[in-house]
Amino acid sequence: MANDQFTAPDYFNVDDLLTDEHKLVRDACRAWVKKEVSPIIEECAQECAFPKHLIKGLGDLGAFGPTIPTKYGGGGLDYISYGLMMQELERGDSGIRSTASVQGSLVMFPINEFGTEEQKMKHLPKLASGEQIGCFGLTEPNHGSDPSNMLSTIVDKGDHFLLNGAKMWITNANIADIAVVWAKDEKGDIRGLIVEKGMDGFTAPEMHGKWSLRASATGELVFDNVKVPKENIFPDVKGLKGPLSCLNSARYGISWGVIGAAMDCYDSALRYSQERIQFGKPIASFQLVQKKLAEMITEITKAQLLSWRLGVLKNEGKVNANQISMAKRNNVHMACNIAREARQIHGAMGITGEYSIMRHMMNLESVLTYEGTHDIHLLITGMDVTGINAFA
Ligand code: TGC
Ligand code: FAD
Repeated sequence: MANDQFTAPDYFNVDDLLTDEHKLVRDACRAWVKKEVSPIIEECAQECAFPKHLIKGLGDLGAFGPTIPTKYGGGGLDYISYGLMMQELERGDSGIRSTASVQGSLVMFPINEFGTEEQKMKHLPKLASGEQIGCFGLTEPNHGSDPSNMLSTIVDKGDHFLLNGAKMWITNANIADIAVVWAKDEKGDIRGLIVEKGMDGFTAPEMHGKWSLRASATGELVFDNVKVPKENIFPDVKGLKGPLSCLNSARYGISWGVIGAAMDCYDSALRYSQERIQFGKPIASFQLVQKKLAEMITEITKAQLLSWRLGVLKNEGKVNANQISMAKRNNVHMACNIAREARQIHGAMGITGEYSIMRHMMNLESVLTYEGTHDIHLLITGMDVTGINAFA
């Protein structure tokens, strides 16, 4: 939104739970979004164009791999700083947060966690600065929620692996220099490898026709007998826990990110309701509008506390994947509801690009689905509390 008047709500003084460093990181990111993202993002979304020129700024801001060690170019920050950055980026647009989530949690995280020293030195500094962009290929045309049934394969050919298969719905695919790809080996084990742009047989066509995340780049990854050098494989990680542990990091960031989108919708709705006069009064004076606003700020506050506590547990190394699933599911659902309620408060203006509401609302439909759908996360919680697997 060109005229960005955002003021962040903080009903429970969550700021008091943050360190000076957290606040510095958050404020720098907030100022960058106001200056660089807000003035252009609506037009990008309307035109379905990813603002590629923002990549360098994201790198300079430290939004790529903020928790990666500084010796590899990362920020060496804690997980609450990471969460706050995702919150501020998604306040601007979920697509901008997506670019940073994928780069940090789904590309830099596995290279840092599972990669060789050579892989780390080769890729992490360039990914941190934005000189290189990465993407993460897990989902396939016929396997989304059930990645364990993936069809992509690698075959050991002595000095290289032969990679075949296709990935779909891949954020950053068509702008990426490298792709972290998950495929099954001859034994049926899921393995991760780094595929580089320009390798023969590797193409990454852009996907078109989205009504959601229109300012984000989404594409396919197609592998037709791609020769991937042996040194590009993650040597020691096998099985679904490899990609799923990357998802833990990204889902954690999303739990924070969507609070930003919700805050933007709430803040805009509050301001609009105080300015818009109907029946001779600001619409904020009607009980039904107040109910919407009161419920919005209550839900935002609950989500803030949930993510902050999750961040503390993550910093202490005590978090588990089930807790992350609960926070991702709750907070995305909360943000979707708030976007819809805020849209109503804006009346007809709410469907226009004058306000960020409709863009957030449409973006959040993707966020509800990617990184594990709303129902998949419910089943994860269900399995955790009952001990019974209801997936299959
Ligand atoms: P299951 O048998 O339960 O587990 C297989 C192995 O994985 C381990 N595991 C985990 N490890 C780490 N973290 C987690 N969260 C884990 N969940 C499971 C598990 O312990 C087991 O290990 P082992 O050693 O025994 O083999 O697997 P399943 O096949 O029954 O599937 C379980 C299910 C449904 C929970 C899982 O597959 C799932 O989460 N599905 C959703 C798929 C998903 O989230 N895809 C996301 C693609 S990436 C994306 O969307 C990026 S969008 C980014 C953006 O633009 O911002
Ligand atoms: P399906 O798995 O086909 O699910 C369809 C419906 O069935 C859902 O409602 C689901 O909850 C339900 N369902 C499925 N199984 C069960 C079950 N056992 N019980 C009950 N209900 C069930 N993937 C990547 O790998 N990398 C990316 O960078 C990436 N970026 C994305 C960007 C965008 C914009 C989008 C929209 C998606 C992206 N994805 C990415 C893919 C995303 O992770 C998948 O869309 C998601 O995991 C769901 O898979 P699916 O779309 O195939 O839906």
